[in-house]
Amino acid sequence: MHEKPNHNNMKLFRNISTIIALTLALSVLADNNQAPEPCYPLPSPQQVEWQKLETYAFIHFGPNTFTDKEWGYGDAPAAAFNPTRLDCEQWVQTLIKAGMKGVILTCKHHDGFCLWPSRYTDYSVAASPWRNGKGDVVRELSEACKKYGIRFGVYLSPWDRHQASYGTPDYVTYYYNQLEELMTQYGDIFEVWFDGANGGDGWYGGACEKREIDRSTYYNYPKAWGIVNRLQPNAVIFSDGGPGCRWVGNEKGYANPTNWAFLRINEVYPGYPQYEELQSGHADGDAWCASECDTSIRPGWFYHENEDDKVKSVEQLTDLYYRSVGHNGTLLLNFPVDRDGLIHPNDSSIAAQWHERIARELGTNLLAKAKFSASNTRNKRFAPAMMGDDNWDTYWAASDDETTADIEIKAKKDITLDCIMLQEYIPLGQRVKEFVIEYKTCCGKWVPVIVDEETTTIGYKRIVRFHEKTAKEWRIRILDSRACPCINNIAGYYVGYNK
Ligand code: FUL
Repeated sequence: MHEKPNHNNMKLFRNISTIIALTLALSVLADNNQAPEPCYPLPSPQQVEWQKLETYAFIHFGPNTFTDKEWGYGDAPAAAFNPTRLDCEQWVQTLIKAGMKGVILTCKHHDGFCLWPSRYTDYSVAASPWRNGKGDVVRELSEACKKYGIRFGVYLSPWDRHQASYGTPDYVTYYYNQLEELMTQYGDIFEVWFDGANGGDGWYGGACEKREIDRSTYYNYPKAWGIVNRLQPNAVIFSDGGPGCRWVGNEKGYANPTNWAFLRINEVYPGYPQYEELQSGHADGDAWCASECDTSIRPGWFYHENEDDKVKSVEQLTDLYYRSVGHNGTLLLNFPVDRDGLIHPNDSSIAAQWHERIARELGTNLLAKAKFSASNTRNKRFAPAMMGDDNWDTYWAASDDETTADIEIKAKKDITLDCIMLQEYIPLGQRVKEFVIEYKTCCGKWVPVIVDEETTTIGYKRIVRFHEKTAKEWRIRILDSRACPCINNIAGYYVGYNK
């Protein structure tokens, strides 16, 4: 005798099977949309935002401006500081015309003079005739930055050739106290600059002698960085070896074409003797620490009248832009403020022309309408079109374990290019180790363009200039990568390179 089928059980069984099938389908779908795993080391969100600034300014200003020195001994009378027409709004307006997204002020240089009325010393603007001792350059500049919408950062020299206590633990406490003043009295700070320079000799309260300190231990930098992190958690900390960003190993304003945003972080300290390595970073580094390329628009950091006709040319600055921002670094360009307390017209005019030139050269992406395809794509969400959509947050990615790929870019008609800009999606790490740019000749052959430098790393931004070529089809071949490549932008330009 057959048992009557139990309809309730059958229904339950069908429901369970549907749920299992749906779960399976969803998990396959989820897998298909899966983003690549991060490839360590990774930047913090603050480091990513910092690198997106790309260009920002340095201002060197203080008693040296009036005594015509680069490294004041620490004995200049406070009365020497007396700009007659100081106007921080003029500085900021000039910097904006030069495309600068922020400015870092030498609040105290090696001579120990403070551009703000620090309560820990009388060697400051408060003892100077400027604004009858009631002025505060740090306040005026930070307020001008707020008013015009650029970021504000501070430089506080660890080396102090004025203070009698320099070399003892008391000085280190003094230094931390000043850091706290700067971190608490002037609003948001985007970068804090810890200069590793120390020449030893100085005035030191009249002792006039040479004082040796151990640069890797004397200042207890981790403690100083703790102060910054506690009071300005969004600030990026600069020193020779980071931790936020690193010196690029020269003061000429460029990084090497191969430039990793990594460092073997515990190896580098202020005064690191292998500083030339910082031009490329450490490929095997264990921490994210991108390079900042610093240089002055004039030969000196401080203003000297005899350098009025030695301002870098628009061509020189343009070249530096491509070799700093275009080599996965940021550009920190110094403007020496003059004795009037203004940025000199020679510097402002060249800087504005330079910015206009970069805007013109990189203003029209000639690949904007081209079609992107790739030899491998992990899934639809990371489609090749994401590289041409001018959206920083979307990117193309290859499947896991794919460390090579060909990206083809097809335009409707022939285009002439001599510059290609590439960007990796750095929140997931810096990956690409080697690539080559090719174009298709009229007889259908892929040929590499002629580049005057190596094409290895990409990072946040890599701009490659080459000898101009005309073609409809272009190709980026990624020859090696630390993990599957993730590229968020590729753009092409005609900049007149080598013309
Ligand atoms: C160096 C300093 O010694 C220079 O005077 C200047 O401030 C430059 C930016 O850093 O280490």
